[in-house]
Amino acid sequence: MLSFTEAVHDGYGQTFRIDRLVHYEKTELQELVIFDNASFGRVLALDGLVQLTERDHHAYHEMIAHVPVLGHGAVRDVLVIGGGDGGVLREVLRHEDVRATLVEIDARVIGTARTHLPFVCGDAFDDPRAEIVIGDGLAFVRDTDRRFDVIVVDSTDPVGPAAALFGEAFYHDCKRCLRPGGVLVTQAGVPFFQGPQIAAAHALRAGLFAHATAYLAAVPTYTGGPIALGFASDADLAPGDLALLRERFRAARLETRYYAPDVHVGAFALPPEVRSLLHGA
Ligand code: AG3
Repeated sequence: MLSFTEAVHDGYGQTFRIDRLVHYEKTELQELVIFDNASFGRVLALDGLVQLTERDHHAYHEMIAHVPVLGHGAVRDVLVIGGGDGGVLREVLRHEDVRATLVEIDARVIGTARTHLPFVCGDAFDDPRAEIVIGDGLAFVRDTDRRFDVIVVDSTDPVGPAAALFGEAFYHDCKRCLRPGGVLVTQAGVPFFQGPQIAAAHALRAGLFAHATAYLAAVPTYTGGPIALGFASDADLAPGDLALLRERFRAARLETRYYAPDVHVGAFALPPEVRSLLHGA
């Protein structure tokens, strides 16, 4: 029996049975595996880290996309760093007035997502409002003159090259690329396993932005309890006003399975042990 074990956390791993190996490739940058599993559906893993599954990717993608876009309320331009599977891109483009730029370092992630993960990306890569840049997100935010209302960092965990996407220089450059009142959202890690990493990256964002916090989403694929998404802005947008979010949500006519305005507001309610990672004991 073929299986895939993700062993990111010390002394603990999660194992998926591989019911069908759909794709295996060593790209120039990483090992890319796609397989089918009875409980999670289709699974995408990069360098041994599970990035998404068919069963619950919607929860992650809806929360990382709609919380900043609806929380901001007047978003025109979104920058997605990473996210080569197209899931974030598709969710942000559900907002009619949004244009999005996606900067993905590995063109093969996009290529294989188009072929094997259509339930994630839909036709987002072909949307005229989408611009796809194959390149290093770090260099993009350092060099671009463009400005955005929302930046979503849809990265893998801070191992290897992705580690720089959790660093101060990168956050500094993200802030430079945001319009006044813009929002930076980041994949921060699972508090149960990755507390120190969440605390360190949050401290950097808190040093740069007037308001920095995190919110939680339950995505079973990222094992160990809810995953934290970092949320930083010079505007005071979290948790957001429920009545206003309801109005914006209705106007946006989104069909969602996890995101809802009350879930949005509630996601910023942090258990004390998570709060203390961010704001001290
Ligand atoms: N980005 C978050 C991946 C987290 C991986 N960590 C892990 N498996 N421990 C996913 C990309 C989805 N667009």
